[in-house]
Parts: sequence; structure tokens; C-alpha cells
Amino acid sequence: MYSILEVPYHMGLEDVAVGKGPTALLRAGVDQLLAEKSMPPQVTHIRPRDLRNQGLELVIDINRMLRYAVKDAVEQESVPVALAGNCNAALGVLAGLDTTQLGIVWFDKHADFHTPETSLNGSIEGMALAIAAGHCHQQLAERIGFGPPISDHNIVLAGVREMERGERERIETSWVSVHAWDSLALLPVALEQLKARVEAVYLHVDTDVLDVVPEVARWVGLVRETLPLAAVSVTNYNPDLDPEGDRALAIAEVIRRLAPGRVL
Ligand SMILES: [Mn+2]
Repeated sequence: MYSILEVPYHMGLEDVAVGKGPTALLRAGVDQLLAEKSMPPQVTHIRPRDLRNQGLELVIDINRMLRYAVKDAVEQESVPVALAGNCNAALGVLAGLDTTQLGIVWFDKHADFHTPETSLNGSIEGMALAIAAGHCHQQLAERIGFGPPISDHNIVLAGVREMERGERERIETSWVSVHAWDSLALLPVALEQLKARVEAVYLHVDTDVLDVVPEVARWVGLVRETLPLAAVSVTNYNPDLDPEGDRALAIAEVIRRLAPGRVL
């Protein structure tokens, strides 16, 4: 059973750029794809508690609220699926999970493995995975309520094409299992190895990966078949850049593969 968490923000701003994505996807009916016995899952709209906040403080506040919603969903024995603007929503989702026996499977065109030392723009958007792994911004993670970080050994990153130099060096010297967009052949092996080490995984799909791995839905199906899902995030869809709705259809296919019995 799934429950959907709508996180319609871009750097804390509601319904701006990729912040429009979650609502657009729901309007297109993606929740119906996860319906059980023709009952679509419950949708919870995440709202910051303190509207006086701005910038990073607002991002932290939204992720805290997301954490509570994830905990609620888990308590009700349902698997939270966050539809989010930014990839930093991964932090709020992970904060709501027990991270001690948890792995991460992260599909993304970028590595999101910057730290403030390697980032050219300083934005936490390029750091989400590095923060989840405990490589930087520990204080920010603590304020969101993040438990123990996820060990590099238990992280699989797939579909990546674009990395800046400092980020590439960081990822190459880490234990993250990296599968570039054009060489996914060993991904099934990595998923099997991950299965031996963790109880469940957090699955993250930055939909920009569709630019380079159009068949990502198939891989998502494989992840779901191989490993128990603790939670899922689908991020980074901007409907303004998708006038024909092709990208929305491809994302719907990704979400459809989460539903049991619909992998093929
Ligand atoms: Mn990303």
C-alpha cells in the first residue's frame, strides 16, 4: 500500500518551476496508477509550519514536515511516495525512515554528490546525496531530524552523466556504486549485492534521468522486484518545459512500475 506526499516546492517556493511538477502529475492522475482495489492512495500536501521562514530555513521546515508525514505513513504500514520539486526532499523522506538497515538507489542525470567545497554555485540541490551519506551539512541534516547517515557502501547511483571535476573526484574515491547512463549492465548485480546488506531501500528518481535513460521505468521495475521499498521520491519535473506532456507520460510509466504485479 502506498501513500502519496505532495511536496510542491522549488527551494522553498510553492508552485514555482519544478515546484509545479507534483500538482501537475497528480492532476494527470498518477495517483490512480497506485490504486489498490480501485482505491487511489491518500495524498498528503506537505506545508511548511512557519511561513515567516525564507530560503534554506524554509527548506529545512518543509523537510521536517515531510519527515513527520513519512513517519505517519510508515506507522500505517504504507510506503510513502513523495512527489517533490527538488531532490532535497530525499532528506525529509530519509529522516522519517529507520536508516540503520537502509540502502539508497538513486537515479539521476547528476550525481548530487557535491559538498560546499566542490560546488560551484553553493546550492544544496547538488549536494542532496552527499548530505544523505553524511559527507556535509551534518547540522542541516540533524535539524531535519535525520538519523544515522547512509553508508556509501549501501548507495547505488545510476544514470549519471554530468559531473563537475571536484564532484567526480569525490564520487570516485567513495564506495558509492556508480552506474553511468550508458553502462547500466552491472546494475542488476549491484542491486543483488545491496539486497544482501540492507533490509530495504529508499528509491529516488530525479526525472532528469529520463533525458539520458529513457527506459528508466524498466529499471525502477527491477528495483521494486529485487528489494523491498521503504520509500520513493520522484522529483524535478517542470510542466512548463513539457508542453506536449511527453515527459509526464514517461514519469507516469515510472510510477506505474511501482505498483505490484505491473512490472512487465
Ligand atoms: Mn537530482
